[in-house]
Amino acid sequence: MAEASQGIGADELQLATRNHGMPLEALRFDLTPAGLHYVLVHYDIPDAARGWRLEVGGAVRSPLALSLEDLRSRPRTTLPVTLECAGNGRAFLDPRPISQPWLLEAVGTAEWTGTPLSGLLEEASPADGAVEVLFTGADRGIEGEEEQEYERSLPLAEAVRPEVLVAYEMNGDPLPPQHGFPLRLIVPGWYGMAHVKWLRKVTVLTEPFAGYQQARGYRMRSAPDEPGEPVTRLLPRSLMIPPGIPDFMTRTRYVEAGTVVLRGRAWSGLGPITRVDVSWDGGWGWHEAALDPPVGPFAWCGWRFEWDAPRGELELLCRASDETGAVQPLHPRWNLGGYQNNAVQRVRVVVR
Ligand SMILES: Nc1nc2c(c(=O)[nH]1)N[C@H]1C(S)=C(S)[C@@H](COP(=O)(O)O)O[C@H]1N2
Ligand SMILES: [Mo]
Repeated sequence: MAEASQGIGADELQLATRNHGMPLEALRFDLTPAGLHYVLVHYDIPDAARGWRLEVGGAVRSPLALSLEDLRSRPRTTLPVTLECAGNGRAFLDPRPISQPWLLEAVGTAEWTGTPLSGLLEEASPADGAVEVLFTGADRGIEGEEEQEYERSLPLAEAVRPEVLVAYEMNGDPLPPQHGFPLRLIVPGWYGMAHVKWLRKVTVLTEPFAGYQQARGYRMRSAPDEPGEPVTRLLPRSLMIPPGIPDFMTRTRYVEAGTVVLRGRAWSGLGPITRVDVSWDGGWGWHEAALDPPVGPFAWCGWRFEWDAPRGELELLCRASDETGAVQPLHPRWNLGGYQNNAVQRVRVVVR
């Protein structure tokens, strides 16, 4: 773990203390308690003044302005959804892209309650020629020398999927301030950046959105002048609850030789997880873990492996595969923004 933190600057440290990850032992919960769920906020948590209205406008026949009461009186859906930041794993890249320096903890699964966005769009009635829907948050800042509100768009066909929610509850309580109070978008299966928090405006567009978070941020590039492919759905990943007990500074794990039950979670936004494998010889030999049913169609599943731990110092690896045939790589694939690094987790273990 030492290499990941080399030369970390005060700017990255500031981001790291504002934006916390989910301690990996919290993988034990089907639903992550709100206080343990990872948090990522680009700018400041905005002041959610009273009288919040959600505007639905742009290229529509009937613009809407909805109060929270209006939204709560509409059809209500509750879905467990695994959220992961597209930058999860960034700090393992070399050279490290300077941004929020996540190791592997930028994930969580909560039960989100809200009303389907499709119903709102249907009522507003997109005009002919509508191609995308833009979501605007109430938070403002400067990024890439552009002053902006946090804004992201979705293709219209994705926006009207039945599982896309305008959510007002997390795990049965009103959204906490850091998770978007009073309203946020939930786009099951997509990386975190799509789930716009502090949602105040939904705008139907007849041209693709070319704002910062769409055209410059969240694109897979190897050089700044490349347009790059957009980041969209979660690539498969598995994580284990680090076994045994940790050393305070290095977090190296200490376990007793013999049977050690390894447990973790796996997820993918491309399709259901089909297998998880464990290795303790650097990824030469893989051993299949048992899978639990997923917590929901857009949420992680549990896995379990009874390991006969041999004495010595080693590295435990786990690797997920999904229905599309996507498999986690052994080594990170570098890109400018440090996105989508779903290389296998490696946990250093001393077996005594
Ligand atoms: N308005 C707004 N929405 C936002 C963000 C933000 O900075 N502002 N961050 C995005 C990113 S990059 C991620 S990973 C998720 C994090 O959601 P969480 O903090 O609820 O886990 O929110 C997304 N939605
Ligand atoms: Mo993110």
